Amino acid sequence: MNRPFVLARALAFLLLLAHCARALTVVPPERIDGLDLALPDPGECALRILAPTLLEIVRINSKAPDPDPVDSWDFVDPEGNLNLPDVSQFQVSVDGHPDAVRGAGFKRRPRYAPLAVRDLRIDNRIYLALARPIADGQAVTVTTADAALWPANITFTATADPLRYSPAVHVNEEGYMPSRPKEAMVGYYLGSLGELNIRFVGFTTFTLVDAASGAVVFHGRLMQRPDSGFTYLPRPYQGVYEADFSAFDTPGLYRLVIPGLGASLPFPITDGVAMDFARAYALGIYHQRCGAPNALPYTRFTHAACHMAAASVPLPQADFENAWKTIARDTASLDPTQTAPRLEDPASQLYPYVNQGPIDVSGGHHDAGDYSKYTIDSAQFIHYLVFAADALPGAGALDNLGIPESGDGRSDLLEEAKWEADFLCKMQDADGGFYFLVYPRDRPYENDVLPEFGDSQIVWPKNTSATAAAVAALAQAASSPLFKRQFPDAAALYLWKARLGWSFLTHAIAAHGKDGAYQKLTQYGDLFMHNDELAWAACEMFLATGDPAFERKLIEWYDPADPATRRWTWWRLFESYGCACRDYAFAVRTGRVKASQLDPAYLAKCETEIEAAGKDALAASDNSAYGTSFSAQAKRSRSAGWYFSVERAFDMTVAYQLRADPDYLDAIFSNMNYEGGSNPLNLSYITGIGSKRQRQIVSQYAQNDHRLLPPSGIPIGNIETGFMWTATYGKEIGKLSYPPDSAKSDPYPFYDRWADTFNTGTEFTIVTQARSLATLAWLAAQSPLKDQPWKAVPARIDVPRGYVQVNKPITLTCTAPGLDLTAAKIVWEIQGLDLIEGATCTFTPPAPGSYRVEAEAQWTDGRRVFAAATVSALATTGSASQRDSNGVVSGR
Ligand SMILES: [Ca+2]
Ligand SMILES: [Ca+2]
Ligand SMILES: [Zn+2]
Repeated sequence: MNRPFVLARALAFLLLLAHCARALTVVPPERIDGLDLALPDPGECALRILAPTLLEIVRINSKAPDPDPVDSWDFVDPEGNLNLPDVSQFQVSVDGHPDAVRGAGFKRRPRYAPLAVRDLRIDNRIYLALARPIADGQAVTVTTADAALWPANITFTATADPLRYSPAVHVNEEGYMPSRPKEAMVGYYLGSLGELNIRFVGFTTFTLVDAASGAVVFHGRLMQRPDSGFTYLPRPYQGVYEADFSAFDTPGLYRLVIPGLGASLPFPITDGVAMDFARAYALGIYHQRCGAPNALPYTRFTHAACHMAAASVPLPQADFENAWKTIARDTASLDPTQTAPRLEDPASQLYPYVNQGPIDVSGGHHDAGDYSKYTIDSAQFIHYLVFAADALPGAGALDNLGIPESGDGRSDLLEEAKWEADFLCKMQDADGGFYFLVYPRDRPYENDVLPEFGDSQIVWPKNTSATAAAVAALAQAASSPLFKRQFPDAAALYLWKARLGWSFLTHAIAAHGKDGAYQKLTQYGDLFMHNDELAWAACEMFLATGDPAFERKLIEWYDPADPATRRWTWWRLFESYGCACRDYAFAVRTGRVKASQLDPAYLAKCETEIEAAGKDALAASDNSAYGTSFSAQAKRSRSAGWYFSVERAFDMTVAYQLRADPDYLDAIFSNMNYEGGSNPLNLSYITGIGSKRQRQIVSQYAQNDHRLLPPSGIPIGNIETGFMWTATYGKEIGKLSYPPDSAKSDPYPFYDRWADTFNTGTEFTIVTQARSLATLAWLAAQSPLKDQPWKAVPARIDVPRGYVQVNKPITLTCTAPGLDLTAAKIVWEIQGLDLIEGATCTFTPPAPGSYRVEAEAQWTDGRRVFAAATVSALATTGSASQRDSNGVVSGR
């Protein structure tokens, strides 16, 4: 898609209205929608022909801090009532003939609200329903005499190009695989006008067209796909339709066209899609690495090795007063079965620190947006990657995900797991117990530093849930046949450490009783107390040693059929119980034990629970108009947090290995499509992918580095309840939504809720990443690209010969030896200035000085190369120079 024109029209004079903060500029609607990396500016507005009888007028505005109102289009009164100007205020003409406006609607939602500095941009949309339809090729103008809408000198114009981009057509922009299900969705939310009613306006067919020529290559019928499960009225997403083009399998670049609505974003049909997603996730996990640099050529989001200093044991208490206040803060438990004394200070620890000197706990991965490392999540991370490598056909053989260890002949998934497990080993105290986490010494979050300038850290006290999880994960890795073959020494060390940890647990239970042995630190691992972690540890110790005594403990401690082992009695396979269930069920398949060693009745229970979990996720996907596995329970309770579609598909991936039901595959792809753009916003929920890119994510790295975009490959929560309180905006942005998220009936619908803002309810963890990568690696391993060799190679930005001068445009190009970049999508970032997508980067230095320019090229199979250069612009004359990423200055 061509980069939209930035300025379609400029005002000849400034503000007409006292309350109107900025001049209005009419721009293409694609720019306001954020395509091609754009961030719309306040004052930009656009007209779109949404459907033959439906127009959309968009305006970006802003708002000063409370109690000031929005700076324009202040149509919602303090009681939440909508007061739109009368329809008679809008004059619409089609090819010069007036068309009557029969109705008008409105929706409003904050669009961008960065955390660091107030820069609030609000998306406002007015809908006009017309009496007579606009035919293809006709031109529409909209004017008004009401200066509160827009100044009289502004005329909106648009032409009904049958191939215009339609925001109502939703595709996975990364594409579809030739031999796999291919589904796109159609639907649109019109605010106070309700849903776009496609059937009412007569659209029941779709076509697939070649993106370059527009030639029709496939016809199909739209099938209604109403959502079910939301309990408020009117029911949302009843007017969503599905376009199934699974039968078309010719590779190429296409757009999906709905006659009258327009066309989707272009998308490829290619074998590379699963690998594209898998490599993005692998890159995101690489970005979480601690104790090592992030460096070219593997990423442009570089930083030096971080958190290399040894962590302290917080003793004596007097030297760590702040730390102990933080440690003690969440240790109270409401669980009556927890009988251990509350951990409040060094004296109340059931398991005092043995080692007291500084401890090397470098390595592992930052847990989430923060730089800390949580033992419970470390263990889960290892579980999912090792399980994937062992139990999901082909996943363990992948050696081409683009991480530094790709191409070394060993499993990339296991190498990522090992990076974490080697760290986890360091978290073991001399008594065999594992520290709860690694944390900054004096505050919860290192929110104002890059990782290499991170805080001094401490290890928190041990408890039995962290220890049991670590035992389980290390025993699981140690008993993986592939891991043992590729890393025999590490496998032996892990098993030895797991045994030591098990012995710690045995002594703890003997000394304090099972319930009395667990001390809560925080909510991590607190669900089901330590019972789920203990069950998982018993399971893995059994599978690693074959000793039936461990199996007896597992069966004593965990009944997969007991609803009390499910979160809230319905969420199956949650956390460590899930790990235990899964690994027991797959123990023979993964080559750990012989079938004769397993208890057939218990095995059947595990398999039944796995199948039931898969069916839950399948039903949720089927009940979603957009195919995402958002649960009925979440719909009923009207809450969404930490929701990631591909992550939720994992239980179907596992169930599919037991019973290859094609419905599972279909729903796995639906979830993947949702995350890749087939959602009401046409937004990719993975950074570094898609035409629309979120800039603000919950990431300390992203908040502190100099780049406009966050590191690539990071998942962002796909569905959110609403806005979170932030120090920059308080609750202000949450109140701006119209309709409100909290409305009892007809709230702002869930799949449409989004803003480019810092929202902790959308924060990923390494567990999210690992669960998602497991599914994606399996799909990639089933594709023809499973053996495609790939290891990142250095790329280079070339600056043209001659002088670089202020106010004179220069054009940069990117090259990578042996690679054809013409087929790649290249995103250029000029530090602090701009984002550009295209084969070349033309920019005009606004002032003398050095400009860091970075290029990130992505092929449709997810291979990426990165390059960086510094361009020096001179005030008058002089020689430009280019400094490459190694700091070598080369005159030009
Ligand atoms: Ca490898
Ligand atoms: Ca637990
Ligand atoms: Zn670090």
